[in-house]
Amino acid sequence: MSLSAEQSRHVSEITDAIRNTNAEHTPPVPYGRRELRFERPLVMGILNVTPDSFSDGGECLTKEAAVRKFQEMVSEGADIIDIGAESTRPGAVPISEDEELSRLLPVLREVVSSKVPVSVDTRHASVAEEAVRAGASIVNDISGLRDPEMTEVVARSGCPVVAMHMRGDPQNMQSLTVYEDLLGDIHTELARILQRAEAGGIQREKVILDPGIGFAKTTEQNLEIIRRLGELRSLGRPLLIGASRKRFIGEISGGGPKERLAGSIAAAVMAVTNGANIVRVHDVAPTVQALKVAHAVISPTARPY
Ligand code: HH2
Repeated sequence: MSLSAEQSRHVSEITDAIRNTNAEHTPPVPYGRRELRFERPLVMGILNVTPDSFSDGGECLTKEAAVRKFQEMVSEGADIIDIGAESTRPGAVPISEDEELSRLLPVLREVVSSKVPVSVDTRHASVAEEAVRAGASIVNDISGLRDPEMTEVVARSGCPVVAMHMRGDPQNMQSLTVYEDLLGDIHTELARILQRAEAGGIQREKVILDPGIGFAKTTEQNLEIIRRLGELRSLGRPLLIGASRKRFIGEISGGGPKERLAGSIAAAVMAVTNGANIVRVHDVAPTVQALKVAHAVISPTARPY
């Protein structure tokens, strides 16, 4: 049976769409002499060395507590550990870069020789620079390379960068939630970030993109991003989703941040099903287990991990 030209076009559109949503075919991201590979979804464990993070603030204020938490997440199967020293929850008060560094560096120096790569969650170029000098492998910038100095630091370092979509800053972002077409606007803005990164000397293959769950987004918008995540695959870059314990989960299901584990896992599984390559989570062990099962369902021929 031969297909008409129109039928052939449909088939090729569908094939492209399947290829684009298939996160397993995302090329690896090199860091140092190693690489992040995406044959399966990766889990980024969160280590907040802050007094005021929305769900775990104050839990890792001493170096000992932070290192213990780091090692626990490694033994639970984290693929990357993201250390943040400034809370960016809605309404958070910014801190000085010196304060951020004084929280971050002592912990970072203790853990950088781990087999698991460390990313540093900062929007400040000077903090990223010091962290990379101390051995961090990845920069996670929630402000999406807004600061040209950050682009310079990342380009010079040769590190991969997670560039996240947000509008405004943590103090005013929740008043900036009007979009013409949510996924279209985020796609356009992430494409611009990618262009800016390349123009500033960051290799395209080093950029991981994140639509920024909860950053200038309402509950409905967070859900729509997860539902339509596949539309961002055409950006051609690995996608990271950070939904863990966030407010929208509480708004849907009730409960404070510590009571959002099942909801967080549901969000992680849906994100991976729809094309996420990395999920950023507080609860590593249960997420790893859930994703092993989700991955086995999505990719029956893949090797178990
Ligand atoms: N979310 C938070 C912080 N950093 N980075 C990326 N790439 N994506 C995210 O969604 C993201 C992020 C907020 O979560 P958390 O670190 O737990 O809270 P706080 O900012 O209060 O420390």
